[in-house]
Amino acid sequence: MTSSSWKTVPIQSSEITPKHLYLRRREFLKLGTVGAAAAIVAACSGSADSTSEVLPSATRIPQIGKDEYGDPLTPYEAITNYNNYYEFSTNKEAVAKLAKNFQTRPWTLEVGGLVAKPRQFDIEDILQKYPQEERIYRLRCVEGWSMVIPWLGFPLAKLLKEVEPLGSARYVRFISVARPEEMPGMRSSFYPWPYQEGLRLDEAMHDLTILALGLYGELLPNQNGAPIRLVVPWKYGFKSAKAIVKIELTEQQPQTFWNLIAPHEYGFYSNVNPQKPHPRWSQATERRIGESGRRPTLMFNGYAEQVAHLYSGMDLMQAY
Ligand SMILES: Nc1nc2c(c(=O)[nH]1)N[C@H]1C(S)=C(S)[C@@H](COP(=O)(O)O)O[C@H]1N2
Ligand SMILES: [Mo]
Repeated sequence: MTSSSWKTVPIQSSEITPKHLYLRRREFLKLGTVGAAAAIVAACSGSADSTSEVLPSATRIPQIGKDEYGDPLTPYEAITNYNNYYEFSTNKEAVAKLAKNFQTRPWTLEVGGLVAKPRQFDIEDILQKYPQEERIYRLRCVEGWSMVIPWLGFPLAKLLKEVEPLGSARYVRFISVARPEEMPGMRSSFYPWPYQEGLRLDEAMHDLTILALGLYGELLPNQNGAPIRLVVPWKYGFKSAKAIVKIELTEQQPQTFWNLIAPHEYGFYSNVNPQKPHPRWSQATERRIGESGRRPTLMFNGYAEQVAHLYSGMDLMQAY
């Protein structure tokens, strides 16, 4: 399937980005690039703190890449100024500013539960130890918009293998940081903080599933989930928990943030399935940020070839 017939239009500033960001974008482009596409980025070291710090030997890649359907990357400004991150705000355009001073160092990621070798990973060690590779993935939000994002990350499976999951482990639970003093959205006691998500172990071990530490050749901006977030491209965006502090292997299927809030709207699997409407709206089409009109949503967000086998024999209208 190709999408070359889809018309792309410049992003409307009224829709997504204030004008000063366009100016910054021009500066960004002036910095130039060293090379493009599929940069394999060496591990980073040192006091990586600033969100604008470039990963050593990473390429600041302008939006010239494309995904495997030939679709262009979503501009950096849109990816970093139109965010879902309820700990900061439910207003997508307010998150970037509110997250500006969020502290991402020091940071420890605890991996435990049903594993032989539970461990606390320091974020700097993760950056050192796991080479970052670029993965251009589509992110499809359940709200009906999508983006094409050049992540920098590494397969979650590498980290999980290191802690040696026990035979009894069947699921993986991801817990985001909860720091109300830095996260104004957490004043809302309506939400079941901390944000948490879950995967079946085989989904978590799939090569498409990554822990991302960067995008567009840089460390992750705070609003996109710094310092480390999950990215599961064949599921709705909400599966991809941000600012993870704990990964726990379990025997029982974990609770998830959205399932706790609205169990009849958000199932555990959350695979992108255009045939299964959300109770309040269709999921058949999506609006690619930067385009006018809507395009059909693809089964498993376009990754069916790689992941459909994980669900053979399951009724995906029931297990949504
Ligand atoms: N901790 C946390 N992670 C989260 C969310 C959130 O509110 N809190 N929102 C999710 C949703 S609904 C989406 S669509 C994606 C958005 O990621 P982005 O802002 O990097 O595009 O993050 C997901 N991860
Ligand atoms: Mo979302």
